[in-house]
Amino acid sequence: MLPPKSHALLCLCSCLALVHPFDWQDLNPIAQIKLSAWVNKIQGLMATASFGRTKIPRGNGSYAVGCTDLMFDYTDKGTFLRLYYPSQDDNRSDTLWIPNKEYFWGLSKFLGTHWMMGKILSFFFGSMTTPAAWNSPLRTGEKYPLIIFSHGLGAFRTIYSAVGIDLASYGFIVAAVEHRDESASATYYFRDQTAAETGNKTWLYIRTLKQGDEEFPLRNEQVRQRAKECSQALNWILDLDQGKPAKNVLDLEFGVEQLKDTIDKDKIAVMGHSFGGATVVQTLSEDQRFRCGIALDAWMLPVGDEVCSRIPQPLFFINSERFQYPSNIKKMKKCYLPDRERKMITIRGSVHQNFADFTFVTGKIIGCMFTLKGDVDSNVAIGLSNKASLAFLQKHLGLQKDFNQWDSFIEGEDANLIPGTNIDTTNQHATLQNSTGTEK
Ligand SMILES: *[C@@H]1O[C@H](CO)[C@@H](O)[C@H](O)[C@H]1NC(C)=O
Ligand SMILES: *[C@@H]1O[C@H](CO)[C@@H](O)[C@H](O)[C@H]1NC(C)=O
Ligand SMILES: *[C@@H]1O[C@H](CO)[C@@H](O)[C@H](O)[C@H]1NC(C)=O
Ligand SMILES: CC(=O)N[C@H]1CO[C@H](CO)[C@@H](O)[C@@H]1O
Repeated sequence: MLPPKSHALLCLCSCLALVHPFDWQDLNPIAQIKLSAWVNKIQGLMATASFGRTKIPRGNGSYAVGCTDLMFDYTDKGTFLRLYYPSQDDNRSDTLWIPNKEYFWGLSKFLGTHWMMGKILSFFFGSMTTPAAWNSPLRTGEKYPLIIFSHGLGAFRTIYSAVGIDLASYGFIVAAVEHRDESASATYYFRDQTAAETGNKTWLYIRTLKQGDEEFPLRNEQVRQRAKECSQALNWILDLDQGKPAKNVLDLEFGVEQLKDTIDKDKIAVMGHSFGGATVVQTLSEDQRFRCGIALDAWMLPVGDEVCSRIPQPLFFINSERFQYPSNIKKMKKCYLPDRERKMITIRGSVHQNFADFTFVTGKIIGCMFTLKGDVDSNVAIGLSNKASLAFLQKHLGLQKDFNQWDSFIEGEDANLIPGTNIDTTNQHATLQNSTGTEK
């Protein structure tokens, strides 16, 4: 039974559900509830027990996990990323999950809601943490494989911590970039050194498509910029690995010189969710330093038709059951060429948001109602996705670990997995019809 006050909670959470890049327009009216009603119910919301109990999971591996933010150089041409890494100790405070109120304002813009929604979101989630030790010293004595991670449309660098922390707990350094292509709900940079020293941030919010805008040209331009940003993030990290002096513009307690001699340079992969999945495909085609890629529920529209044929590296598609549709799967299949390693699995009962942290921060009923959660338990889904990823990474980066215990997941062998896809792509006519319906 839901207490009466949960009504407001449902409405609040509906707006999180709207983060789904393809559903939110349908749900928009729910979010347009009168603001006065919101304000009156905030007190009640605070008392609602289902809040606060849900949590982003700790990593399952044996390494303690640290987290820091790195920003290099000024202007929007620089690099901004959140780094998850094996750390020396975990007796520090946890990492703030969404560290600036402007991200919530950006989310509210992405959702097409009043800016007040951003304030309300900030009120509820602004002090939430994720289980990684903030600025903890990097664990020394070992070289780590590196993963560059690319976020989805309307997302930003911090909301894939369930993936980043888990992989770091198994001995990876994970760099989640924040893209400056106007696909992040919000991001910021500093214009110059003075701005950085005075903390004068310049915020860049998501660009929403106008009526009549053609989608492909914009998205294609964005995905190309995203791939460049992944490569540039890699350049910075490899420079630090070589011991080149660099200044973290954010001036945090974590000394970047700790990264010297810590990266296993032959073992670099790219990973991403949704628009970030398209970014994986684009990045692999442009930068051979990435030895393999993992695309989580990739949204393939942004990728040009010719790109798939230019990817020699192994590529793994991990899909949700509900998000995929024929034209998207067909585009993935374009990457399947003779002598190229391609794998695809689908997580049964999962939704698009099962790969992002939002799936963990709402209660079960609310999460299901607004497609932040699927029928499958969110912990089980992320566990399968992460373990399949680890097995794939071990195989194609040549790691000497025990991740091959999950090799069967790569083939889709589990009660909660489907080998390949649940989508039928054989009927071409139906495909075209249905895909337009799904995308918009
Ligand atoms: C964390 O623990 C280590 C030893 O395990 C200790 O040296 C260090 O001072 C501790 N740090 C904090 C912030 O408590
Ligand atoms: C921050 O930077 C902008 C643009 O350069 C400038 O207009 C503004 O005055 C600065 N604000 C402060 C407090 O320095
Ligand atoms: C950790 O392991 C438990 C039990 O196997 C699983 O339920 C959970 O999803 C795992 N967490 C992650 C982040 O993989
Ligand atoms: C799965 C699905 O939605 N299939 C539909 C695709 O479009 C054809 C024709 O419009 C429908 O008949 C199918 O039911």
